[in-house]
Amino acid sequence: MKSMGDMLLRENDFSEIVMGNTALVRAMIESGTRVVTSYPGSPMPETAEAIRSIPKEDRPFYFEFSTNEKVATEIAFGASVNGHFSTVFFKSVGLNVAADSFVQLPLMKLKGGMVVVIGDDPGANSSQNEQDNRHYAHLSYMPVFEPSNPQEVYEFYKEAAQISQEREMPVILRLSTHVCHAKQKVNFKGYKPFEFDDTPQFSSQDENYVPITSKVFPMKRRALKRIKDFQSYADDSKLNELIDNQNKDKGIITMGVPYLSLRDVMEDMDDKPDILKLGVIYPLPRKVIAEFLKNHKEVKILEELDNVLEKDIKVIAFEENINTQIIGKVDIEDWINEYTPDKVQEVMAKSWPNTFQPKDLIRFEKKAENRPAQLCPGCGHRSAFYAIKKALSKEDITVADIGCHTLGFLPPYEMGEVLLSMGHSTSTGTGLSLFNKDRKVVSFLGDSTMFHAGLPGIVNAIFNDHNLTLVIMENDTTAMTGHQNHAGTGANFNKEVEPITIKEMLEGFGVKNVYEIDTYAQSKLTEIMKDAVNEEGFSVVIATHPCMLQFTRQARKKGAYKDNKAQIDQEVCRQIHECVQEFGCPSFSIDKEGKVTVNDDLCIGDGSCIQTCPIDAIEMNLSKEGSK
Ligand SMILES: Cc1ncc(C[n+]2csc(CCOP(=O)(O)OP(=O)(O)O)c2C)c(N)n1
Repeated sequence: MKSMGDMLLRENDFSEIVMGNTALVRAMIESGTRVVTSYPGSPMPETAEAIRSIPKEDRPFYFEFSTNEKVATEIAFGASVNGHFSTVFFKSVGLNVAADSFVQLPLMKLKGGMVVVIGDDPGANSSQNEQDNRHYAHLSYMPVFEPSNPQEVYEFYKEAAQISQEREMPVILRLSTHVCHAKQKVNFKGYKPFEFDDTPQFSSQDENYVPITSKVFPMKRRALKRIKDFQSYADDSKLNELIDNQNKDKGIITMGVPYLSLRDVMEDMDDKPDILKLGVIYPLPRKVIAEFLKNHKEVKILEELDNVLEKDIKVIAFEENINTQIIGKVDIEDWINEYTPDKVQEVMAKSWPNTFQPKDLIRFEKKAENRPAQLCPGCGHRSAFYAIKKALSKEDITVADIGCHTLGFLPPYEMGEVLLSMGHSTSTGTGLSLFNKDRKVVSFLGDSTMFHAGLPGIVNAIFNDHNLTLVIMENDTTAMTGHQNHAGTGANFNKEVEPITIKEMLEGFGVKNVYEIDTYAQSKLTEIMKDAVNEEGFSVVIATHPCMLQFTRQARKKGAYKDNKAQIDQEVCRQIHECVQEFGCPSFSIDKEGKVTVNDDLCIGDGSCIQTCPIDAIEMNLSKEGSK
C-alpha cells in the first residue's frame, strides 16, 4: 500500500477515504500553497501529521509549528505580502491569541493571498469554551467559507485559495471538530506540481503596510469595499446549495455539521422541508436568502452555537420587506453543544413538533458511557501533584493552566483551582497574591504553554516583584495535543535545533530562586516546594519528568523498554490505600475485600508508585521483564 505522503502527492485523479484534516493538506498542495504555519490544538493536529507524512524534501511548501498562533499568523502574513500564497491553521481559542494581528489582515494587500483555517470546537470536546468564531468575520471584515464534510473541505479550501489570491485578501475557512475528524471517500483531482517563482515581491513603495493615524481610514475603506464586493460572489457561489423538496410551506436555512445531521433526521420523513445549505457564511448570499424566504411561509434557521445566521437573516428580511415567519433559537439549550442528529431532532421538534416527531430520537441513542479524563500511568505530573500537595496547606491557593496537568484538578490531587486560558497561571496567581499574606499561591504551567503565552506573566512577576511560586511542569513535549516539539525540546518540525533551557532562561531573566527536580523524586520535591513557597518574592520550581507515553512508545520501538509490572506483596500490605487514594495511578484498584490489585494491562512498570507505600508493600515483578 502507498503511504499517505505518496497519496497526497499523486498527480492523477483518484479517490481515497480520508479525514477532513487530510483532505485539507491535499487541497493546500493543489492550490500552490507555499508557506503553512500552525500551533497545535484540537481539532487540527492531524493536518500536521498529514504534512509530516510527506518527506521534507518532497514537501511543496514550508511548514512550521510556531511558538503560538499569533506568531504563526504573522509568519503567514509576512510570506503573503512577499508574494507567497500562505495558510495558517489553529484551533478555535487560538484565534484569541492570534487576534491582535489577525484583525489587521483585511486592511492589508495580501499579494500572495492567505487562507486562515480555524478549527472550531462546538461541544468543547477539547477546549475550555465553545466560542463561535463566525463573530470574528463581522469584526474583521473577512469572508468565511464553511464546509460540512471532507469532500467540501478539499473543494472549499481550493475555492478560498483562488479567491484570496485573485482579490489579494484573506479568507477564513471555518471547520469544526466533526468536519476535521470525519472520514469520507473524497474525489481528488489530478494536478501538475507548481513551478514556484520565489522572487521576493514585498514593496512598501507600491503599497502602504503601516496602519497609523490618517493611513487607517483608506485601509479600512478598502477592507469594507472588498467585503461589499464579495457580496455578489456570495450570491453566485456554487458553495451554497438549494435542496428543493417541493415544499412551499416550510424551509430550513442551515450550514456545516447541522446540515449533515438534518439530512439524517429527515431521511424517512414524508413531508420534507426545503433546505438552503450555505457554504459562504459571511457575507451572506443576500439575494439567494431573500428568494428562499419569499418562497416559504415559515423558515427555520438551524445553526450550531450562536445565532449568527439568524441575526443576519432577520436583517435581510427586514430590509427586503419580507413577511415570512423566521424561527431562530428557541431557548438557551439551542446555543449549547454540537448539533449531532439527536440534538437536531430535539431542536427542530421545538419549532415544528408535528413535522419532527420526538419518537425518532430512539434511533440516535448513545452507546458508550462517558469516562472521566485522567493522567496516564507513570505520568510525571502525577508524582508532582502527589508530592506538592504534601508541601501545601489546605488554605493555600493553586492555579491551573492548560495541558495534561490541568487534570491535577481532579481528585485525589485537587491541585489547580482556577483556569482561564493558555499561559494565564502566573498572572492570575499574581492577582491572587495581592493583599494576601496568609495563603500561599502556587501556579502550574506546562513547558509548551510557557513558551506559547506564559512568558509575559513570568516577566511581569519578575518586573513587578510579585510574591508567588510557579511550578513549571516540564515533560519535554506538548503532550496534550499529540507530542509536538516546542522550543525546549531540541527539535522543531523540520530538524534538530539547540533547545532553550528553561532554567538558564529564567536565571537569565533574573529569577533568583529557581529549583529543578525530577518529579519521581517525590520526597525531595516536597521539601523543595516547602522552601520555594516560603521564599519572599517570585520563586520557580521546574518539576521535570519526560512524558511517559512518549518515552515508552519511543523506547519500545527501539526494543529498549523493560516492561516490568508493579505488584503488591499481599503479606506486607495493610490496606492503608495511600497508593490508590492519594497517588491514584489508574493501574491500581481496591477489590471488595479491600485488597489492592494492579492491572497489568495498564501498568507500565515505571515504579513511581513504589515510594508512595509507607510500609514498602509495592515491588516490581521482574518475572514479566522484557520488551513488548
Ligand atoms: C490558545 C490555545 N492554543 C492551543 C491550545 C491547545 N492546547 C491545549 S494544552 C496545550 C499545550 C500542552 O502542552 P504543555 O503546556 O507542555 O503541557 P502538557 O500537556 O505537555 O502537560 C495546547 C497546545 C489551547 N487550549 N489554547
